[in-house]
Amino acid sequence: MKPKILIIGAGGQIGTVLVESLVKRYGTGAVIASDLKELQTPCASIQLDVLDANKIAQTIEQHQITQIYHLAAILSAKGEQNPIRTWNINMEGLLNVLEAGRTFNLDKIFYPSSIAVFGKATPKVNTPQDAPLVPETVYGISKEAGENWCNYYYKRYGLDVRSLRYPGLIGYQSLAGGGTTDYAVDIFHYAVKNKDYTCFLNKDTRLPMMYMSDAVRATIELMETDKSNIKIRTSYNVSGMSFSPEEIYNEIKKHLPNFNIDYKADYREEIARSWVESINDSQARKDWNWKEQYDLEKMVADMIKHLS
Ligand code: NAD
Ligand code: AKB
Repeated sequence: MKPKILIIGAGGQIGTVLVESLVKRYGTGAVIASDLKELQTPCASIQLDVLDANKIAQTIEQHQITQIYHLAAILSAKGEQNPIRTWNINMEGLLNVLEAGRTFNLDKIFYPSSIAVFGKATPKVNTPQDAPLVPETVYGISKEAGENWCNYYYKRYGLDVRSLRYPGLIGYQSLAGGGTTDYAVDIFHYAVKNKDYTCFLNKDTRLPMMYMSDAVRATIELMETDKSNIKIRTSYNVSGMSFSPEEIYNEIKKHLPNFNIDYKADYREEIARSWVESINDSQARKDWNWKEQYDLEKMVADMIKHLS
């Protein structure tokens, strides 16, 4: 049966690209994009607050929704400015979606987790799927709890919730907002305008990252794989690449030799230091054949081509 998809939080960095991809794949009529803000999308769109459980229910009934991609959240850096509000939006939002999924017997739900679930107790290099999670931001705490709620709804109610622990995402189509990995998007917008960039992380702070086209493909591949392939019901590690600000700067400089960077670390450096450097995603590769297509070199070339 053809899916009817509701995307919640569709106006953000990932949603902007995911909407286009889902519309291309399933057709304009198969996708409803929603966000707090008004959207301009190639499919129907509505304003929807994920904290409004009644409106989620109405929307599911009215549009005969069979799947939800729940993207709405407050990210790591912005989350620290108001921890309780962040917890409420991230957790109540997810619980509203899971309850709607259970009540309306939806086919599938997608929940994005994050490398923010890791903490200083986690092995930093080639971090395994079942690594200890002791997150230090409210965002990370909410994502870790979220993963466990997804697992609970699967085990208790059989709700088919699928999830990825995205690394920092980089794309030319949209700007990043409120995250610790945002520098890796911002840097390109300065570089192509011949402006110097001041980075808010130290030059050697290495983090796991992924190109947006890989992230969207991973999401759709996970959602389309046969249910029997999914062995992880908390959230899958997925890996794309791993680099430091200095390494991405050096790669950009190969294309734009006059580009300059300096470093002024702020509170986001501490957040980044509590995360890991690289991810072991062998479980995702084994279960549903995940493989990234972009490394640092290929990603930088593609970003500059599109933004120039
Ligand atoms: P974003 O901040 O760019 O977009 C989030 C969207 O949610 C925004 O358009 C915002 O208006 C909307 N929103 C906020 N509160 C809402 C509410 N109460 N009701 C409805 N909509 C609301 O975030 P993103 O980068 O697109 O991330 C999407 C999801 O992926 C998030 O759950 C995030 O935690 C996760 N994720 C993102 C990254 C990344 O690097 N971008 C990495 C790991 C995980
Ligand atoms: C953030 O930096 O908060 C996000 C994430 C890795 O979850 N990009």
